[in-house]
Amino acid sequence: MSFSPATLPSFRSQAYIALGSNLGNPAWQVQAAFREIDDIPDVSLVKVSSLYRTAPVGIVDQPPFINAVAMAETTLSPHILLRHLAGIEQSHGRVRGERDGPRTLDLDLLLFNDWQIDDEHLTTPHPRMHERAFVLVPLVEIEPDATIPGRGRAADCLARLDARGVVRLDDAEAA
Ligand code: PH2
Ligand code: MG
Ligand code: MG
Repeated sequence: MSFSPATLPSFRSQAYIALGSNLGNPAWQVQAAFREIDDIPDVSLVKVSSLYRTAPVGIVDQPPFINAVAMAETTLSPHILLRHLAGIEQSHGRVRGERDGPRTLDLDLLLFNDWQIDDEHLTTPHPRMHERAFVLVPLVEIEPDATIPGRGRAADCLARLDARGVVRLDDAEAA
């Protein structure tokens, strides 16, 4: 017997997405983006981290960020998913300004399965994720055993960093 493509089960991928905002009510931007990711056709949101208030990295003279990480399952290709994420950024009024500068919403594809992709549109794992506590703290919260292909365990990468600038929002408000 032969299989036609329609009878094959769809291949579901796991995508880890970093969310960041430091303009225009950042916590609202991130919460809205969780819903909008879930609303992408053929994407379902499976896990979301807490929200974290984080000290800006790179250009330090800008407002603090709200950061989080989401895990979604999808039958989309990584490049199509990336296009949808860029559309959500644009719908939040994202203007491409200076690198590392302030933004209403930044959605970065961190990991797509264990695939190592490197082309003009997309690099996974995200090339700087292993050195950013504002990414690794929420990632390890939702996936303690996450591994970054080529870099090892996310938790081990995090242990080498100073994470004092990354504070869970509930804890920040309680303080
Ligand atoms: N994003 C950047 C540059 N610096 N710093 C923090 N704390 N959080 C971010 O999301 C962030 C940053 C560029 O994407
Ligand atoms: Mg980014
Ligand atoms: Mg980005």
